[in-house]
Amino acid sequence: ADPSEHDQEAVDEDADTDAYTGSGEKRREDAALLSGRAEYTDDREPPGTVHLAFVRSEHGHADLEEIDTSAAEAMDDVLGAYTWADVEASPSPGRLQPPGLDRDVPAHPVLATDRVRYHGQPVAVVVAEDRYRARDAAAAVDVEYDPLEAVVDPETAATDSEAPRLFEAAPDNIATTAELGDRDATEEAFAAADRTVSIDLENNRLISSALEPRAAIGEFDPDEGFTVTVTSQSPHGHRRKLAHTLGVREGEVRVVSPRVGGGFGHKGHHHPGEAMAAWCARELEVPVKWTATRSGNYLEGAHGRDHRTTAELAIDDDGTIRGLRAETYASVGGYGLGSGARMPVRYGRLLSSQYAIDAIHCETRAVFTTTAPIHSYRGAGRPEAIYVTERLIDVAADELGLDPVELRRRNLISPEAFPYETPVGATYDSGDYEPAMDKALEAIGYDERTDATGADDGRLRGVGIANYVESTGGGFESGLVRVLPDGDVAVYAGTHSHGQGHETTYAQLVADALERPIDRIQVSEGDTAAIPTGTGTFGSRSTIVGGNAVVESAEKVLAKARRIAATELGVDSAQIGYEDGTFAVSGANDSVSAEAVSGADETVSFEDIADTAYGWGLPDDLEPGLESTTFYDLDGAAYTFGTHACVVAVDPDTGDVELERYFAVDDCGERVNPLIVEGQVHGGVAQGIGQARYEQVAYDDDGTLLTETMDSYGVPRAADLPSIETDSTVTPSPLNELGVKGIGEAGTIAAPPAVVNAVCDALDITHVDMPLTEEHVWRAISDQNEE
Ligand code: MCN
Repeated sequence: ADPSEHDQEAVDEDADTDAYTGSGEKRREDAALLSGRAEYTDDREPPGTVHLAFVRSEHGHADLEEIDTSAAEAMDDVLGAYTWADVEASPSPGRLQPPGLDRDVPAHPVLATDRVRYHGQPVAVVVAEDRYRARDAAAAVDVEYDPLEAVVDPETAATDSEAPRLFEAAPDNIATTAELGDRDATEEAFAAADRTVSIDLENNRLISSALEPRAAIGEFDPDEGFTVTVTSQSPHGHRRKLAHTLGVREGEVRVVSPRVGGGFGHKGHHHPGEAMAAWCARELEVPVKWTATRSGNYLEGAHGRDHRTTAELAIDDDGTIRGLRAETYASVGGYGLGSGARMPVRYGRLLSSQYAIDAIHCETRAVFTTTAPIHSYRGAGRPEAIYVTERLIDVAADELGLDPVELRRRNLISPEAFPYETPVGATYDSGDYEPAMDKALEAIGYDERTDATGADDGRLRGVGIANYVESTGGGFESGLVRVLPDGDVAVYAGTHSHGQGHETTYAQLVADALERPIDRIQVSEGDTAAIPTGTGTFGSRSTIVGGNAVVESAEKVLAKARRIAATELGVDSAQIGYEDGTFAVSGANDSVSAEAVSGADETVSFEDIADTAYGWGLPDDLEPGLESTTFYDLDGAAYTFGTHACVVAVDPDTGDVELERYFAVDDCGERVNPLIVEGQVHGGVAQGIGQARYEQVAYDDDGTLLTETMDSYGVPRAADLPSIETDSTVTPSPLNELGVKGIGEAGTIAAPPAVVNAVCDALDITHVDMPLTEEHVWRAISDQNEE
């Protein structure tokens, strides 16, 4: 299929109007992605490219006694081998950006200085003619370690006085703390409530398993500086971080990010690999490529989640929730990477979920452990919070003998209450929770469900419900719309799609704003030399801030085009109407009917105006050109919401869990492309089910990563997943002109509590920690039988 061909059939099928926005336009990028034509970082090979391999720490915590690179350097085709001593002697500071913690600890060095703080930390690099020789040579580097005691559990690291300490400046291993809500008011709420329930839970540690591991190519030109081609979710963010680590100005770094094969958060921040590729390129004066192996990616992270939480709910006998409190230890790993180390602050903000709770208090300690750095993994704090609240509600329902749906219903924030301010500092822009919940319940047949013992195949049935909210948007984004002299439109955005389909959705938005055929719109992202400074793709923000930025730019472009048309037609611009690519003299207002356009004898086409904009005959007060840039900033956040419901069947003899139904109802305001929204929900739910059922980064007590490959880290496969059914409600966000909210993380937020609630319902237990492997479930059943 020709990707530029506009699929009118798909549009007509889903849309009430002939607008592109709101239609299920098929993804124009897919032909290239699916046919293998698309080019990723590792596909690029500038002439003379050589390859970099890391020597990684074999220990979780150890002093570095000696590093001997001589054998590696003596090998054929090896160009160089470097350690921290070389970086220290160079003009580069060689440290990633400081993570902004309470404690004054040194930022992550690109190569270990005198101590390693996690298994797999880069200790040295070797550069050779090809990647195989580089890896062989890396294996020949001799490193002498003096092992130290490790600590991998964040609660132990913070509370056990015997636990090894990672940094002098953090005697209790606490990197930073965050307190949200009102402690006294919450204590009062607990004292006044009829009952209290509590739960201890672990939010399992995860790793992004993007199809494409991280990769970078560093190039250096003494006149032009660095060009770094990198797998990035945030090219401008990477430019800033690379400039910091390399010790140069931002203007000396160009970041290019071609196609990116998934990110899920871990390509949004800075790692030693891209910095060392650039550093070695300057050192050796040749392009240097680094492509992580799957194990390298798993060892170095960034990982996600890894919380230990004690949470309590104060409830009255009639089901009124009076208060919630949570105390959490959140691992940041061996150093804490950028904003990832401050993630706990965001975590507590969503603890109110969809409920009107008068008092909430949350205290979070972010803790150093001898493990890979933790940063954002799809959801980044929001899944952790919603999991706490949605689990607590099921425990409370059990305590009260009340249906968990009924308990939820009694506490939902009412649609009249928006904007709604929670006690933990979130202001929800809009919401109408009950219709979405009812849709999910009806779809899954909640009222007619059989109880846990009703099945005749010997398996136990359970139903789980999870409501959620998701904060989306935030920060500014750039969007440039440039009309070319022939009327084609080039759109540039500071976000960077790595699977989300921005090429299609931005084209839909701009095509509508300019009333142009979608195949005349091209969308580009990912090159800091071509694109105005932007922020990037994470936090389900691109549609809100990037989408509004490109639309606002298109509107500014159209306003200028109208002025040019007015001059050409010899009238005031207020008298110019515009429809479907034609400017025409209309009455005194600026809307023009179809008849007026076809009947008018004074019209000028969009193409003619584009030509004039770059040619002669422009009025003196208009500068040539037809383009506009917008830096769009959202005031607050838009809160997506929904209800996910699932039905499980558990085999009591083996602990096997089958997800028989999974139904997701999501509300992300106006949908630019319902087909893409559905795909985003499918992907998110698959990952949420992955966390609930299979995924667990595991470390040995000595800090050795046990899940170094996909053999031992359980990413869900297609056959492990149910058919995911979806529906939606539409509650526009009043905060932005398009009325949109983000959808990219909804599934990862809602699925874990929905699945765990269902399994607990089936087993008639109050809690079992994720992942719900056969072993975990079987043990939960055995424990229950012993009681
Ligand atoms: N969309 C829409 N209407 C809306 C909201 C979104 O049509 N109301 C469309 C958008 O136009 C866009 C897509 O849905 O094409 C996702 O938009 P949005 O929710 O704004 O999220 P972002 O584009 O900012 O993507 C980030 C989000 C995050 S944070 C992670 S992590 C994630 C995700 O998206 N990682 C992904 N989805 C992923 N999908 C793939 N394939 N791979 C990843 O790594």
